[in-house]
Amino acid sequence: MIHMFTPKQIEEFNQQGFIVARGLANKEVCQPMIDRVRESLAPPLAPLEYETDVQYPGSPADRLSPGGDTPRRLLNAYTRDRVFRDWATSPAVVDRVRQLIGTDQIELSQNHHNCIMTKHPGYSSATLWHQDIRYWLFDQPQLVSVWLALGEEYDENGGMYLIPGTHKEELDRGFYDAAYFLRTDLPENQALIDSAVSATLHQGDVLFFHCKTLHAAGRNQTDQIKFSVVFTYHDSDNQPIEGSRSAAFPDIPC
Ligand SMILES: O=C(O)CCC(=O)C(=O)O
Repeated sequence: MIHMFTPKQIEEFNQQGFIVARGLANKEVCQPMIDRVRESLAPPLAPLEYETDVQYPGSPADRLSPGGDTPRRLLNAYTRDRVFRDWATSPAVVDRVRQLIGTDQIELSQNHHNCIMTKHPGYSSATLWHQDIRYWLFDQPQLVSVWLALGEEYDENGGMYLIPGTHKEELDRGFYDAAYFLRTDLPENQALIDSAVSATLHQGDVLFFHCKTLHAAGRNQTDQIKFSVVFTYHDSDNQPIEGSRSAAFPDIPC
């Protein structure tokens, strides 16, 4: 079976900077990943990032504060377990990424995303408006991330919001703060922020988004953890800059 987006869907991605493919992963694919994630949380299996590490709005102040041991991301998903590897290299994913990037030769980055987002109730933080490319260093800012929802994702549990078309915008540096988050205090940014859309996802839905698309997500205000598996891909002709964090671990040809 060939796994393809239609020309209309590719056009939508090119216009919006993202597209949702519904139900790409069925229950038989999602459940083993959920099982591995739960095993990796109790007890926590390194490498992982804690909410305190990012110090985003809502993060506990330090590891000794209440909620200070809340994991935010299980890292190195590709090498963590075969179930994640199989998903990341499955035709359902890589055939579509090839279409969106417009090449037959793609590589998975082990240095960016390559994780399971574990947004916990109680102590999760909010992620402000940003482009993923802000700290990534590649020949060209042309990468696609693939976000698989292992459960429901919506506003209240910290689901993603995206601003359509922002992968094509070049905003002046002053529109962002020191950490490259879009400034929400600037009236000039308001119309952009008001045009954001929510990516409501169900289990097995996959959000494909461009590394320049502005996106944000709130805290998880429900009583259930939210799990999402995220990998990032680039054209083999578009390489990370030698010596940068983007080149730390070898990329995986898919
Ligand atoms: O789930 C979130 O808080 C958003 C994560 C995100 O935007 C990212 O890792 O680039």
